[in-house]
Parts: sequence; C-alpha cells; structure tokens
Amino acid sequence: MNTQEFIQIEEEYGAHNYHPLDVVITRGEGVWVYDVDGRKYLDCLSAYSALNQGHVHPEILAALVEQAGKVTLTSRAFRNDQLPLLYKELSELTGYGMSLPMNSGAEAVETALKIARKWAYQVKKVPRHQAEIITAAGNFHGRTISTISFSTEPLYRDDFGPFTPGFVTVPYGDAEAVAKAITPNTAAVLLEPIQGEGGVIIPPAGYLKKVAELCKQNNVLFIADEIQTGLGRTGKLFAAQHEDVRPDVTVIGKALAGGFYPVSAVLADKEILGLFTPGEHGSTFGGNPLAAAVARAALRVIVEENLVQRAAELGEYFAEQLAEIGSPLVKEVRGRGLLIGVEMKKEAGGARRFCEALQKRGILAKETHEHVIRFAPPLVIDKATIDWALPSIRAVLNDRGA
Ligand code: IF1
Repeated sequence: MNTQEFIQIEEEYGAHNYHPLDVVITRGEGVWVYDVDGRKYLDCLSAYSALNQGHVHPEILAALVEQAGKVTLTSRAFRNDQLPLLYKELSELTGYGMSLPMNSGAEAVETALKIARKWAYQVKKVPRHQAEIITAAGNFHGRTISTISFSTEPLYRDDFGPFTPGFVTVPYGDAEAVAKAITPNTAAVLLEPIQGEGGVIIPPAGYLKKVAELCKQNNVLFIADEIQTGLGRTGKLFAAQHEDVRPDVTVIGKALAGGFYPVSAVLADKEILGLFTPGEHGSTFGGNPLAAAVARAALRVIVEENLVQRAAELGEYFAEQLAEIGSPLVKEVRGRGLLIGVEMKKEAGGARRFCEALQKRGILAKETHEHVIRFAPPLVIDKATIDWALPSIRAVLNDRGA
C-alpha cells in the first residue's frame, strides 16, 4: 500500500483528533525515519522529545526483547525484579530519594497533583478539600479532565467541562503573580521550566529561582513538569537546573523509555512521596517489568552516550546557525539545548506551510501555536547531519510562498 491508501483508511476508521503531516512512517533508525514510499527524512520532532535516544536504539531494543521473553507484566499485586533496580538507578541519576512509576505523562502529572494535595492535608494542615494548586497560563500538562481544567487553550478544554476545581492560573514568567496567588491553602505551584506546547517559551532569567524561593518561604511545593524538557533535552538533565533549582517534585515521561514504551514517573523525596499508603494510588501497567527494563536501558543510554552534553553543544550550534539564516520572515529563534523554536512573523502565513515545505526536502518538523516551528531532533544527532539539514532549512525559511 502507498501513502495515500494508508491515509484514506486512517481517515475513514480513525477519530480525527489529529492533523498529521501526510507522511506514513514505516521504519526508524537513529535520527532518520523512512516512509512507505521509500523516502527518507530527518526527524526534527523526536515524538515531542520522547526519542532523545533516537529511533530504535539498539541497546534499548535489546533490553526490550530480552525482558519481553522473560516476563512482561506482574501487576503491582506482586513484585518483579526490574522495578527495584529502576527505582535505585533513577534515584542515583536524579538525586531524588523516591519515585513512583506511571505510564503516560498526563497520568504522572495527575499523580503529582494527588500527592501535593495529600501533602497539603497531612503535612501543611490545609482544611480538607480546600487545597489550591497554582498553574501558569499557556501550560500543557496532558489531556485528562483535570489537566485540561487548568489549560488556557480553548481548543483543549472548551467542549469538555465541567472542570476539576482547585486550580488557580497566573501569567507564565511572572514571579510576582505567583506571590500574589499564594494563600494559606496553596499546596503547590505546577510549572513547565520551558513551555513546549506553548511555543518553546523560555521564562525570564531568575523566574524559576524566584518561584522556588517563594514556594520555600510559604511552605508550598514546587512541582516541575519536565516530561518534555527533562532527561537531557535542554542541555541539562533537567531544565530547572539551568537556574540551579531543585523542585520538590519533578515529573518525567517521554524519553524515560526512549520511545519504545509509555513510561512516566514522579520524582520526590521520602517526606513527600512517602505519604502514599497502599491502595491510595496505582495503575495496572505502572512499574511493570517490561517498562522498567526499557526505562533502565533508556537511562543508561543517556549517560553512556553523554546525551546531556551533546544536547548542550549541538543545540547551541544548531540555534546559532538557524539565527544566522536571518530570514526576513523569522521573528525569533529561541531555545535551550536541542529544544529550539523558530517563531515566524505573522505575515509569513503560519508555520504549517514551512513544515510541509521541509517535509518535501526530507526534514520532519512540527508547528506549534500556529507561528512556531519546533526543531528538536534526537540528541544522538551529529554536527554533519545538522550541516546537511541547514541549506534546506535556509531555503524554506526564506521562501515567501505564493
Ligand atoms: C499530544 C503538545 C508537546 C507535555 C508536558 C505533560 C504531557 C506533555 C510538558 C502529557 C505532552 C505532548 C502530547 C502530544 C503532543 C505533545 C505536545 F504539543 F501537545 F503540547 F510535546 F509539546 N507535560 N506533550 O509536553 O504527556 O500524557 O501525552 O504522555 O499529541 O497530545 P502524555
């Protein structure tokens, strides 16, 4: 079957909750993917940073195959011999005393919200069911009812109420606004260190540090959603480290399993995560041995291949080169590490057409928030591949269109 035939079947039988580029991928390897018509593309999206280790990384594949042949699922009613090692290795890598595994990112965010509320009632002594959690405008934390309850994007929420109460929204990047929103009932502040979906929005210098201080002063938990920014993407293990901030709770997902499997986790110290008692929270698949074995291998690859350092160095080079293109259609190039946004001017007619033009030249990128093209290749990319892509990107960014 060819591209058009696959697309036709998908449109007929699948719910239309996406508007993907018309490329039907059948194989991936490292930074490259191949479509059903034999075309080859550089993946500059990395499944929204789930593929930091690149497509089908051989070491993670080997771990997956080996574990799949042994035991894949025990449920948490029994123990398995992979999860304890994942816990230990996560702790050694991140410095957090404990973790709690889930599957999707949204589930892990929900888990963090639950533990923050429990902490508020048990430790901070907020009156029952009065806990408030402060979130930022322009956020993206998932698609569940609670995470869309504090979304500010009409498309994500308007048709899906009634919403979960207990959330307060303040402008992103404004620490004063957080200070004003804190009350005696505030359990937590939940933030992305860089807003990915919001358009690769990097907050003003000092913002995260200031928010962390405010949280400390007011006995409020600081929860960082590092599902997209974590595990090396921005040139640090966690994006909050760019400001030397260690949030009370960090949520990770995506690259935690290198694209092989949905694995997410909440990281915190014992004083917080230790508050959960048996039966209060769980998941059939969370922490299963296949997920744990894959996550262990995915973390090993990040360390062994120095992906954090690579992201820092190659990200700086890539962003510099993108800025040097100097197209009159580009408003701004911004990024940290290999999470780079190129914001097009309004008159350029939206980022989508540039992504379609890049596709024709063998580069897959995705627009976000209408005017921003996101460049976020797997962290295993090398300089030669970036240099291969630059002339095409230059031509596309300079193209005024019809
Ligand atoms: C989709 C966006 C990115 C996330 C942060 C939690 C989650 C995400 C910071 C939820 C997920 C996704 C989901 C994906 C597209 C993608 C995305 F454009 F929608 F916003 F990356 F920028 N926190 N991000 O970025 O994790 O439950 O999906 O595992 O199609 O919805 P999930």
